[in-house]
This record gives sequence, C-alpha cells and structure tokens, in this order.
Amino acid sequence: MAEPVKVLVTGAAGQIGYALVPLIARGHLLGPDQPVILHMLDIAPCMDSLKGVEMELLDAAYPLLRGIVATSDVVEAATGVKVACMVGGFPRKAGMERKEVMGKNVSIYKEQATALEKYADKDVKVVVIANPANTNALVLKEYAPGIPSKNITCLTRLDHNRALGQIAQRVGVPVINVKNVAIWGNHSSTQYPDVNHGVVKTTEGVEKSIREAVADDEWLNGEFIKVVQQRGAAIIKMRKFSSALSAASAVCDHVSNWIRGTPAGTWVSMGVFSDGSYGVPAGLIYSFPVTTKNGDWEIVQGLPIDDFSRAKMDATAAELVEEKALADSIIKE
Ligand code: NAX
Repeated sequence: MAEPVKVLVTGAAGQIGYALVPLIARGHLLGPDQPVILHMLDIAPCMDSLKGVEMELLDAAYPLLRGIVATSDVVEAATGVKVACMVGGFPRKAGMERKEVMGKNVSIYKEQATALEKYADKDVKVVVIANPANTNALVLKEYAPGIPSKNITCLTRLDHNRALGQIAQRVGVPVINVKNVAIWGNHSSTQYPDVNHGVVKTTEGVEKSIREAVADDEWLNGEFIKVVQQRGAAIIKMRKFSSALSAASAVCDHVSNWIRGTPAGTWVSMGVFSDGSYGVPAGLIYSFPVTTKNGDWEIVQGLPIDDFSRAKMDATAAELVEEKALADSIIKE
C-alpha cells in the first residue's frame, strides 16, 4: 500500500469539519487505497472539542487512518501536508460590516498561507471552503506566492451538486443521469448556475439536453437559478445550521476529481484563477467548468455563451472585483 498522505483540515472542530474528517478517513478524498494522516487545526478555545473529534476518529477504527495531529499550532498543522482543506474562518455576525469580517479573514489567511508556503509539501493542493471562499483563496495566494496558482482553488462544487440535484428531481431521474451543469463566478448569491450545455440521460436511456428534458425554460431561467443561488439560506432556515454534510461531501468530490481526474465527457465546477477565458477578468478566483487529469485542471473552452448568460457571468465577476478591491485595501493598510 502507498505511503500515507498528510491532509490538513482547518476549522476541524466546526460543523463541516465534523462531517468531513470521517469521509477523509474512509478514503472519499484520496481513494480507497490511499492511507492518510489527518492534520486538524482549530483555535485554542476549541481544543477540547477538537480532542473529542480525535477520540471519535480513534474509536471509529478507520483502516486507512494512520495518524492524527489535533492542534492549534498553525506550523504543526501545515507541516508536510499535500492537501489543505481550508474550512476555518471568521463568520459574519449580525451587525458586522463586510469590511470587518474580511479584515478578520485576511489575518487568518495571512497566517495560514505563510505557514503553508513554508512548511507544506511543495506541491500542496489547496481548496478554500470558508467564506468569502473565492476572495479568501486570493488572499491565500497573496501571502503564499510560492504556491503555484494552479494549486489554489475554492469550493463551488456544492453549488454544482445542488444544480445537478435540482435537475434530477425535476426530470425524475437519479442524479447520476445528469451532467455538465456549470457554476460561473462567486460562491455567493450572484453565482450563475448554467444548464445550457448540460445533458440528462432519461429513464429510457436516451441522452437529451437539460433544456429538452426539463421542457420549461421559464423555470430554468427563473426559479431554478434562484433555488441554487439561495440553497444555503434555505438549509439554514430548515436546519437552523448551515450546510455541513453536503459541503463536506462536495469537498471530497472536488479534491477527488482534481487528483484522480474527471470521467471522459464530463466536467465539474471549481473556483480557479481566471486566465481571461470567457472574458472573465484575469487574476480573479472565479468558478468555471473544468476538466481534470493527473492532478491538473483545465477550463472547458469554447462553450457558446448567450446574452442571458453573459449578463449573469458579468454580474458575478463584478461582485468578485469589488471583493478583491476590499481585500486589497485591507492588505495594503
Ligand atoms: P463552524 O463555525 O461550525 O466552524 C468553523 C470552525 O473554524 C470553528 O471550529 C472555528 O473555531 C474555526 N476557526 C475559526 N478561526 C480559525 C482559525 N484562525 N484557524 C483555525 N480554525 C478556525 O462553520 P462551518 O459550518 O463548519 O463552516 C465553515 C465555513 O464554510 C464558513 O466560512 C462557511 O461560510 C463556509 N461554507 C462554505 C461553503 C462553500 O460551498 N464554499 C458551503 C458551506 C459553508 O457555508
């Protein structure tokens, strides 16, 4: 069997952390033949809770789990990791200004990026989950210039999976029969879930475009988009807590596809550095449809973009430009 790989989860004592670490220990992140050593980071006041998670991981006797580091020391957490799942962050609380929250996250990401650059594996692959995920990923790159841009991503796979789920439910097929939706832009309510290039395999085994299978453009251009954009808020309303199970599962899908590839003819959505494709300003972390192979991603090129999509893709880019400007102003202060 392969040598164990060290995987970092920050914010590991939180909700997503609690749902994510067992999936990693079961092989859902790196595969069923890849032993792992879990590095779990959280802040000092959460150490009892983190130790409790460590105890439960031991009690679960996962065959692939070869070691656990549970710590509030960023350097210890970052040392030697090949994959970093950045879940920890400062949540926006009632009455807080956006700039204040961003300021707290900039200092968190500065410290963690600096440690990753210095102590992580040179080819560490990073996925930022903590909000504002796209901009936190940009901040991370700012303070870890030595980590290749291609290795720094943010999570929009949950939005992608939510879109697949909505289409599957509407058409009445298992979710595996739906593919190639795309999430463009920010992991926020301005994101654009795009079905124009997606495919559904009907229960009779016939492949149709999503538009043909759904046969309701009004729903696809209206309610569907809103439901996906606001799904996080809808979950909070019902559960009283934000999405955790689905977010953890999406992290595993993101990393697993990134490292092990996407099946032929299928793409997924990832927040990655824009190279200017589709007229998206270069240098933003923007969600694109991507294919992956041998640990590398490529933006899917050549998709036709109509005026409706263009306007939505530009609106979410504009929000990211604004967020970036805010983060830049904090970084310069
Ligand atoms: P929780 O508040 O349950 O957990 C966050 C954890 O981070 C806490 O244990 C906290 O102590 C820890 N933390 C805070 N500062 C830290 C630091 N400096 N170093 C290490 N740990 C630190 O939140 P949870 O529900 O787990 O959500 C985590 C993040 O994911 C939030 O920012 C949330 O907004 C974001 N989400 C992103 C999603 C995405 O698709 N990109 C979807 C789900 C989720 O909303």
